[in-house]
Amino acid sequence: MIEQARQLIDGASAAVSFSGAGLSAESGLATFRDADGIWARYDPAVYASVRGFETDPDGVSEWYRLRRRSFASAAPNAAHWALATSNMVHVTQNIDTLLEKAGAESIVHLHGVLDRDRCHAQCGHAEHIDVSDPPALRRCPRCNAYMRPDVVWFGENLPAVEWNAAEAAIDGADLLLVVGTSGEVWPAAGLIHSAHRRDIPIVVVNADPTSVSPLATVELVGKAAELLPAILGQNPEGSSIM
Ligand code: BJW
Ligand code: ZN
Repeated sequence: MIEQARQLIDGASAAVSFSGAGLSAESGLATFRDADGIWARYDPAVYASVRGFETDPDGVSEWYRLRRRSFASAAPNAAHWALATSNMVHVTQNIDTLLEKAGAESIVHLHGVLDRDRCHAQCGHAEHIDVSDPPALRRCPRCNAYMRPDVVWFGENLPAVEWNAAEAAIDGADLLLVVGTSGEVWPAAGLIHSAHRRDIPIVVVNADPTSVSPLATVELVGKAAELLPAILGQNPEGSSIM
């Protein structure tokens, strides 16, 4: 199976990766829907919705402050390094920016990033955040609404520029590599289905079978940090062994 995935990827000239939280699991960041995942401990209706934030802006901001601190010490793992040294466009649901830290260049963030705050009233004000020293809840200097993490919560639209870039990448792709996602969250998961409708090869790398397993041309069940260096032909430090 590894060899089959490798051949498909080697034969592609416009491959796209589509990743989720499982990509960063071996960097010590929790996934969402696994038994020990974030949503097993925290209610997404409270911590990942506009209503939750508007009900308790202090509590939600404090939760993100703690999460930001835990992200500060996270480093890319072998899967990030392997992706970064490929020439793929990377469409990711992850807010952790570990692909950037690994040196990947073409990254589309469907669900935002944790190292940026934006005005909740959408006046356009945004600020870079040092995740090792994250701020408490504060007001937008431009319009006095609350500032909030620049991430996408349930019920919110995905950023249009990123969504259009992701759709364009999938429309132009000749292979999709899906890594570490349950494929449960839409419209992001719809991109995998679009690729399937276009009849391009889909390689899925995930710790467990998921609802997108039936869409896979080749499915590799296991850890991304072990499998990606093997199928992309790189060692864990990111240098090629081919
Ligand atoms: C490993 C591994 C290892 C472990 N190696 N693998 C159509 C149908 C049904 C519902 C909807 C629909 N369209 C829209 C919806 C509603 C909703 C939705 O999808 N709900 C479903 C969950 C039921 N979607 C939305 O609300 C979206 N917005 C939207 O649709 O706007 C239009 C609209 C506007 C107004 C009204 C209504 C609609 C927005 C979705 C925002 C998602 N936000 C989050 C939080 C981000 C901020 C934060 O983190 O604080 O994004 S939720 C969370 O899920 C996060 C992730 O990016 C996202 C996806 O999760 P992911 O990455 O797949 O993680 P897991 O945990 O699910 O899976 C990890 C996998 O890795 C597992 O399979 C493991 O086995 C595997 N794994 N270790 C490899 N080492
Ligand atoms: Zn503002």
